[in-house]
Amino acid sequence: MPDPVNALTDAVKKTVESAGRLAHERLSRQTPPVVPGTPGAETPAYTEPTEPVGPPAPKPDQAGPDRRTATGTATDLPPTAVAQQGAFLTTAHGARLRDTDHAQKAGRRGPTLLQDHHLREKISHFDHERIPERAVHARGAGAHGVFVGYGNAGSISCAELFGAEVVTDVFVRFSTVVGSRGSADTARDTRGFAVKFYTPQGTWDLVGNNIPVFFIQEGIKFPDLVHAAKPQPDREIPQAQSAHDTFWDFVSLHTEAQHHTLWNMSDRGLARSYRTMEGFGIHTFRCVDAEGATSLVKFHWKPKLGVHSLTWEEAQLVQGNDPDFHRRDLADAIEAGAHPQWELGVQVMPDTDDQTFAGIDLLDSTKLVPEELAPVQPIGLLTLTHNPTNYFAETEQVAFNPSNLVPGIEVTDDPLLQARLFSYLDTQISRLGGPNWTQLPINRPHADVNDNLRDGQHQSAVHGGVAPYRPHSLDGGCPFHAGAADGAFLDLPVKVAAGVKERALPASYDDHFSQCQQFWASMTPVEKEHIVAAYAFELAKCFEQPIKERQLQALANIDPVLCSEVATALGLPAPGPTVPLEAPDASPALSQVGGTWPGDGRQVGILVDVDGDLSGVSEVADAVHEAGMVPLVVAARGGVLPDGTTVQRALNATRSIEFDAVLLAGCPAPAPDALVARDAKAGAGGATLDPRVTLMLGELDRHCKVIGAWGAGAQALEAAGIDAAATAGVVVGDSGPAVLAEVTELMGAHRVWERYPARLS
Ligand code: HDE
Repeated sequence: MPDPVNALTDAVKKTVESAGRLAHERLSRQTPPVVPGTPGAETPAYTEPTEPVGPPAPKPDQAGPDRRTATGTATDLPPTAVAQQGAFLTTAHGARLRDTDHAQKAGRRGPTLLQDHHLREKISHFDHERIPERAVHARGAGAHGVFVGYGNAGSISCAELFGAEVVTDVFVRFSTVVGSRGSADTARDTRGFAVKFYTPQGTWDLVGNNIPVFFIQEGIKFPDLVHAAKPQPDREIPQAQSAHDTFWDFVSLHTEAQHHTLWNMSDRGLARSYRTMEGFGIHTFRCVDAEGATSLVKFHWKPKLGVHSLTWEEAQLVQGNDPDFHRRDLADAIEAGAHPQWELGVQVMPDTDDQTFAGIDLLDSTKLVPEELAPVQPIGLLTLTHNPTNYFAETEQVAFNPSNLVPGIEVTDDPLLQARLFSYLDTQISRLGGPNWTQLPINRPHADVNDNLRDGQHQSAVHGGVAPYRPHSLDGGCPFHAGAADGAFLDLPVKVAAGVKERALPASYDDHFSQCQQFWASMTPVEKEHIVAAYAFELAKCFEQPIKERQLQALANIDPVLCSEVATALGLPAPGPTVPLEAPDASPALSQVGGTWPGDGRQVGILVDVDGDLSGVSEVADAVHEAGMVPLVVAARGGVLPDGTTVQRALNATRSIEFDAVLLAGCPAPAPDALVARDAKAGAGGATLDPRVTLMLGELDRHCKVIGAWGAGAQALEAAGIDAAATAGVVVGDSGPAVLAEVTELMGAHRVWERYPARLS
C-alpha cells in the first residue's frame, strides 16, 4: 500500500501547493496574517470608483467548472472567459447602458413607459432568478478538488480512476437533509456527502451520507419518510429539525428507521465541520475487475482530520451566532490553505448468490458491515483544493445522480438504490428546468458526449448531422456502439434470483434492532450520555404522549439503560423489551472518541487586554498560523492594537463557539459597553474580568475545550472561577509559545472529555 500522503502525483501536488501558496502568500502579506473570508482580492477604495475597469478575476482560492463545451470537449478558455465581460454595464444582448437607476417615464413625474426595454429586462430576469430548491438536501456547500488513485484497486474494479496516480477532477457537495435552503447549518441531521468524479470514461457520482445506514429499506417509502421529517404541513414548523411529532410518529411505528435515528441522536448528527465527517456510499455496489470477476463493495470516505462533533449546546448557539457555520468553515479552510482530505476506502465482500456477509444482508441499507469484519481498505485520496467562484452556477446547479456510473462499478438490487436510480434524473428536470441539465457547466462530463438526445429547453449544444437515430447509414453511421475494447460501460449480465412478482421483502430484512444494540454497545460513556440527552430533548418536544411511549418501546429494544434514562427524563415508565436483547460485540470503529488528529484549519482565539501587556501576542498568532490553524485575536473592542496587531473579534460580536481553543494573553477588565444586566451575552459581573470573557470561559470549560493562559491570562482564569490546577485541559505556562505547544497537542484529541467524567459506563 503506498503511503497515502506520498500518493499525490506531481500534478496534484502542484495544484494543491499552488492553491495553498497563493492563499498563504495573500495571508502573509499582512502582519499579523488576516483571517480568511475577504470578499475580494483588493481592498476597496473609500469612494465609489469612477474609472472604468474590467470585471475582477476570481480569488486565488476559487475555481469554476472546467471550461468544457456542452458535449464534453476541453477548451483552453481561461476562467474569466465564462464570467461577465467588459467594463460597461450592458443589456443581456450586449448594448451598453447609460443609466440603470431610473425607468423611462413620460415626464419626470409621469407614468413609466412600456417601451423601457431595460426596465422590463431587468425586472423580468429578477422575477425568474430563483429555481426550486432540492426537495431534500436543499442546504449545502460545495468545493472543487482532485481524486488520486493509489493503484491498488485493480483486483476489485477496472475503473480507470482507481489506477496508480490517476488524477480525476471532482466537485463535492455537502448538505443537511431536512432544512430548506436558508436553514442553519448545525441542525441535528444527517449530512449529504456527494462526489462527482469527472472521469474520461464518463462521470461517476458517489452520492452518499455521513451515516452508513438509511432510514428505509425500500425506496418507495422515501416520500413517507421525507413528509414525516419535514416541517409539519399545517404550520410549517419546525424548520430543519427532527424534534417534532410527525418525525417520531413515523420512526417509532416504522422500526427499520431506528438504526439511522440512533446515529442521528449520536454525535454524528452534529458534525463540527464538513471536514471532520466520514462519508458512506451506504448501498452495496457490485464492482468488476478487468477479468470480469465481481465483488460486493461498500464505499467509505475517511477524513484525515478525524470525526468530530459539536456539543448540543454549541450547535444551538451557533444557529443564532453563525447559521453559516459549516459553509464558512469549509470555504475558510480552503482559502487558508488547509485543504481538507479524505481517503476513499472499500469494504470488499464476496459476490455470493445470497449477497449476504457474516449473516448481514448486503442489500439491506439499514445494516452496515462492521469494519472489524471487513476492514476498510484505502484506494485513493480526495483533496479539496478550491472554493467555487459562484454559488448558484456551481453548488446550486450541480446535479448528482447515482445512475452515473463508470465501467467497473455497477449497482446491486438493493431496493433503496433501485428507486434512487429513477429519482435523481427525474428531479433535475423540474429543478433545473428541462432535460438538458447535463449541459450546465458544472454538470458537463469530461468525456466525449454523443448521445442522440436532441432539442429540449435550454439546449446549448449545436448538434451537426441529420441522423440522431440508430440504425442509420447517413452521417457515416456515427455514433457507433462501443465494444469492451472501446471502454464501453459493462451492464454486467447478473443472474436474478427466480421468484414471483410481489410487493414484499425477504425475511432477512426483519431484524431492526441488533445493529442498534451493537451501536449503543460501541459508544464510550460520554457518547452514550449525548445520545440519552438527544432523545430526551427530541421527545420532550413532541406533544403527543403515545408517540413518546411508542419510541420508548423502541429504545427498550435497543438497551435498558438507554430506555430508562430517557424515560426518567420524560417522566414516563420504562417498558421492557419485546425483542431478544443480545450482548453484541462492540465495534470500536463506530466510536469517534479516543484518537488524535491534526488540527489543520482549526480556529484558535487569542484573548488580549488592549490596555495590558501585548508583548508576544503577534508571535503567538504567527505560530498558530504556522501550525496550520487560524488565529483570531479577541479584544474588548475592534481596531488595531498599539503593536500593530489587528483585532479580528470584538467581545460584542463573538462567542466561544467560534473557537476550538482559546489562549488567554490578558485579563481585560469590564469594558464600558459590557452591560452586565441587560446584555444577552453578559456573564457574571466582577471588577477584574469583562463579563463576556467570563461567559466565554464558562462555555469553553463546559464544552471541554482546551484553554491556555500565560501572564495576566492566568488571572482571567481565576476571575472566571476556573481552577487551572484541578481542571483537565487547562494549560498555564510561562510564555505564549510554550502554552501553544501544549494546547496544540491537547487539541489533537478534539475535546478534553476527561474534564467532566461521564455518569454512564
Ligand atoms: Fe437522495 N435525493 N434519495 N439519498 N440524496 C436527492 O436529488 C432520493 C438517499 C442524497 O448535493 C434528490 O438532486 C430517493 C440515500 C444526497 O445535490 C432526490 C431516495 C442517500 C443528496 C433524492 C433517496 C441519499 C440527495 C433531491 C430513496 C445516501 C444531495 C435533489 C430511494 C446514500 C445531492 C436531488 C446534492 C438528493 C431522492 C435516498 C443521499 C429527490 C427517492 C439512501 C447526498 O432526487
